[in-house]
Amino acid sequence: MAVEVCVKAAVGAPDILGDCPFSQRVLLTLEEKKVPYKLHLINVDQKPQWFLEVNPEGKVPVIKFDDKWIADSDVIVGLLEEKYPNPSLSPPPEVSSVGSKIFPSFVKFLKSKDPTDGSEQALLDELKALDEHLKAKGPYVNGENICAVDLSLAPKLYHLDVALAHFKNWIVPENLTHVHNYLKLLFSRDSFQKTKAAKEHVVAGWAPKVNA
Ligand SMILES: N[C@@H](CCC(=O)N[C@@H](CS)C(=O)NCC(=O)O)C(=O)O
Repeated sequence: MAVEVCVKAAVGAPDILGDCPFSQRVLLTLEEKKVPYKLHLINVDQKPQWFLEVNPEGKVPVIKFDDKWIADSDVIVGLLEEKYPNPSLSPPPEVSSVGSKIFPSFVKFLKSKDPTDGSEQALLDELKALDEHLKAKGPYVNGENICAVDLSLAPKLYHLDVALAHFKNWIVPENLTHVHNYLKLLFSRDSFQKTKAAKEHVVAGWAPKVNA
């Protein structure tokens, strides 16, 4: 039986898969583990009553296990690993926090209106650290096989790529060749192509936060 999962619908297009990186992380995990699923697209600006009843906090993603709705992508990915252990996506502890500061650094830089506040350099430092890690251990964070850390990073790096190009005319420096190779590898996977938001929806999702 298919697993039921609630994810974000696109801003302004409630019938299309939206731009939530945490939702895509869960969908990537389901795809990579080949678990059949049924999608519920949630318009987060106008959440349906049934969704708020099963999930009063109102955040996506949520997934239904044994008749219970479970929130939070960290918890969901952990449960998916327990219930569907093959293929294993568990990272060894030494790589579990690789790249974990990239998303907050990206958001800070994206929202920054002060070019001297150091937010661009902070993001560059995180990307350089990832490049060095991939150079030593790549092509994925744990070597040849994709793991849960890659599936968490992939949607966040996609948002970084799309939103910084659009709002700041900024791209990942060419000399970070291992990061560029990593992005190509991640974004070309079938699982990613199938679960990604369209670029215009990523831009629409960030616009209110950038212009706040
Ligand atoms: N820590 C949560 C974060 C989930 C999250 O922030 N979801 C956002 C969309 S990307 C959301 O549901 N926003 C709607 C709201 O807060 O009302 C996770 O990893 O699942």
